[in-house]
Amino acid sequence: MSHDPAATPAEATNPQVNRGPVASRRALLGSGLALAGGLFLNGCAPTADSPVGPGEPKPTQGLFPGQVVVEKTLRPAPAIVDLGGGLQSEAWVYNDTLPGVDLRAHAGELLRITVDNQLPAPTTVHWHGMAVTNDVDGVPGLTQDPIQPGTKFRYEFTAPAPGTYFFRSHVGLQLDRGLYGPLIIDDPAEPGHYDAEWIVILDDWLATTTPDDMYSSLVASRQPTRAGQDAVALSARSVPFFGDAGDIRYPHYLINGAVPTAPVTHQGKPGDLLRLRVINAASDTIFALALGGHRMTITHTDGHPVQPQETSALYLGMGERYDLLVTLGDGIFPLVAKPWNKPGQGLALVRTGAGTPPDPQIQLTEFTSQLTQGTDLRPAEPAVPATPQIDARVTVELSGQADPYRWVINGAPYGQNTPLELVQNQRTELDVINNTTRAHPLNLHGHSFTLPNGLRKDTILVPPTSATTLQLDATNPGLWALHCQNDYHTQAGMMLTMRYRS
Ligand SMILES: [Cu+2]
Repeated sequence: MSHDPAATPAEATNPQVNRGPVASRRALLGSGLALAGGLFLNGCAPTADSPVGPGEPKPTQGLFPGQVVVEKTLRPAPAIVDLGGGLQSEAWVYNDTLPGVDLRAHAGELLRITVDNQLPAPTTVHWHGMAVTNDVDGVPGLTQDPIQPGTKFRYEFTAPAPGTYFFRSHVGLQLDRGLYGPLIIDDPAEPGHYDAEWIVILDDWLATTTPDDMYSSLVASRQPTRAGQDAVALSARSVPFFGDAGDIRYPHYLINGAVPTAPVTHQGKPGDLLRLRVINAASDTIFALALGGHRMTITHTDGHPVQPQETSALYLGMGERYDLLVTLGDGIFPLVAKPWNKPGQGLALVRTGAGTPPDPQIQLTEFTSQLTQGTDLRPAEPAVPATPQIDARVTVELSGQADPYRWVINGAPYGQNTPLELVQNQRTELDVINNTTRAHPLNLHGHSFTLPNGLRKDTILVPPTSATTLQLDATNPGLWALHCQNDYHTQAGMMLTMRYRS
């Protein structure tokens, strides 16, 4: 059986989806996703097969008898995207939309994704947060050769676990050009005790500069170091504190591809229990997120269930995902994504009744009260280690600075630093030391790690001048990237290979 659960009725009738070079996901993502009849929760919602590519056979078999196959073609290409409010921007996107087309399947299903590279540059696709097999992890030079312009590449993998993920290019700074999209893996056993769902993707957006030009100017800049200021600020503040404001002050912060003057809207009913799946796909921006007039309950992070934690607002480092539940009030409410220590904000709206839309610059009081971060959360159930003891210990030292622009792991940039070795079925402890004045969202491919409190994640925001220990079970052989999720830091070399000793 082959079906495409991402092709919802809304998508099928939305003229802005997949129809031309100027397109926007805002209408679709902003419309909410009604779960009447448990559309995504109770088995298949079969629709027409997706195209695989001209002249190619259309496979329908899974890896084992009866396995459902979800097929999709991702077409990365240059496009002019409509950010709303009369703003159009040159971008590189998947399937003409920003964010890219939705990918969605149930855990245990086979994803068969054909990438048709229409970019003027090589590319790859990485399934951020998903512990796929190594051959489809999408890291150029490590797990595959990049996909050349005008050629196709097929990724095929069984969705290993339910959760909120996203897919992205893992070549250079292509993520910051717009090459990302949501990847949602539903739990076949999900009770689904909520009325509607809304995927919320946060991004930082360069308007007139390309990421490559921005990187060149970062490398060339000679600004006075701010290390001294950070040290003062650090001692004067209580945690959380994420240090300097990233490297780039972006002109725009987007929610689901839209600027605050033309926000996307989730339309709902008062009293609705809304599930938000929030993804920080930004390259250089930590966000705080809040829904005006509401408290939210955090239920998952990076796909892993947590003990439900109520909060007014929460921080999301780049690459982190949080699932939230919120009971909607009656009116129009701002969902604000506020960049850490940078001016501006992202805005979307929740509309359940009459009212006047808020000012795009609205300052939410939620940000002045309780702010939760990932390390505050507790696991729903403690992680069960593969082995009771720590078999090996390795050090991951993050170092560098903005001037001169240099971000490295274990003393040298990627390619010059020494790969860390894992032994299959052993439990390894990573002693992570951040010797810089920046927070770095550390992302491990192919595995999740366990925090000291037992919480499992795949991306953790490591505060400035701090240390933590992470434990991982070596159960997925291959060559894996461990890197800072700040794309500009990765570009500078803040990446390391983890390999299995043979
Ligand atoms: Cu970093």
